Amino acid sequence: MTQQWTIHVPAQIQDATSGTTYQADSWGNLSIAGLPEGVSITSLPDAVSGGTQACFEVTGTPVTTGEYPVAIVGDLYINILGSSVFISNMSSDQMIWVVESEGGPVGCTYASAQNFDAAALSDDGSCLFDAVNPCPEDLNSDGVVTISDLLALLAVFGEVCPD
Ligand SMILES: [Ca+2]
Repeated sequence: MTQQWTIHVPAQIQDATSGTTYQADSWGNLSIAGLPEGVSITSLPDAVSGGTQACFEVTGTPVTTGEYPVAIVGDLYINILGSSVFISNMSSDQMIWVVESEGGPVGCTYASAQNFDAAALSDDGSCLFDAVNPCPEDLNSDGVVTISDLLALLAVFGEVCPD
């Protein structure tokens, strides 16, 4: 799976108890916790300024099904008279549900392909093969040219090849 997540920090932040509105400076020292095993993030920004947003990718193949509460944690700074002032730790919670896909993970299932995916259970047509075959006579790719390869050839003898 690959998902794009967006962190949006509003320009104004309202204090829940006093109702006072502050100008958000940034949400920094960001880290993420609670990702399922096998899933990681790419390019989580160090900080997101108030009134802006940043994107990052959550990617990988989760190992175990279940519900995963994921927390993005960081330090919230507000702007008071032009100075950046630390207010508190702030956490944003997301949920990742890992469910078993019908037919299992898809990918390239041909062992001789360059991008063979051992975890894939059904082929999605993405296989890439090395164009230069050092042994084109080895039709079943077992490393030797034998009677099996000849039988494989005879089995399709006379068929018209697709373009
Ligand atoms: Ca062979």
